[in-house]
Amino acid sequence: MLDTSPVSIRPQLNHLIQQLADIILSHWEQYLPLAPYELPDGLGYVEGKLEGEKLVIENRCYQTPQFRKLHLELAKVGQGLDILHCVMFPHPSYSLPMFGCDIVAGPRGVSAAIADLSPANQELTLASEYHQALSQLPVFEFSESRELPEWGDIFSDYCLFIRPTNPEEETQFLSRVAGFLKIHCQTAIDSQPVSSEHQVSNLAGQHYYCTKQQQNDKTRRVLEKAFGQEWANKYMTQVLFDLPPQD
Ligand code: BLA
Repeated sequence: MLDTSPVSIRPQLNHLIQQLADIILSHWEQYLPLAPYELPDGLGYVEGKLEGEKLVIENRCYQTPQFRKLHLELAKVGQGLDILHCVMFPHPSYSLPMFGCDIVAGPRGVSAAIADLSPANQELTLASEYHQALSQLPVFEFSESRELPEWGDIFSDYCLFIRPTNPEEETQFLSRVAGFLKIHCQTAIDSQPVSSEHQVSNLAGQHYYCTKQQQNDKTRRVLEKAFGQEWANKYMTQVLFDLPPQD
């Protein structure tokens, strides 16, 4: 049996992060035939020091026929900063978008909650079946939408980037992300491999996505402070946003 039990630092994390981690793992378990995926160089669990505070990172990683890598990461920086990071990387032989989300929580609550199904092809477009399904999800009003950074042109029109201001908005965020996950898992398991021409486009799309995500200075800074520049760069390019191997 593959281990999909909650990760062990879970109880110490912000409650929205705990709930989203459970939702992600339960969707993966329910819909996808999970197989283990080994991260490079024992990077599953790491500890470092950020300005004298301990940074603990715990990773869960799987693969399936349609997904090269399903990655859920939970991190805790001292008592101050809790992070959830998740990306579902499709095999380029399937024309599927990238599911990604990030929650960053400080002592005063969640400052950033972002989730998207981002196009991963040269045209930066989502397939019509995704448009159709996503446009039917309930639309929620959030009082604090946040502006995407400059590198954020990778995200779709359905991207949600907010600071939740009350429990109701937190529930709505969770509900929307659960909607993304259900649509994505259901579409993925029914999808078929595409022509080599489309694979080339999918690969280029994933390269573009990862290259842009690697430009997130806020993530890089947290990792550099705890583990140094070289380690942070390796972690961002080989664990968080690695590129699929070219064959
Ligand atoms: C923002 N990401 C952030 C912030 C921090 C991190 C500290 C700033 C929070 C804020 O502005 O309120 C830190 N995120 C991390 C760290 C890890 C992490 C250390 O994942 C991992 C160890 N980031 C992603 C994914 C997406 C993403 C998958 O990893 C989206 C699908 C987005 N994070 C994202 C965006 C911002 C952010 C768009 C805001 C960046 C900005 O405003 O400049």
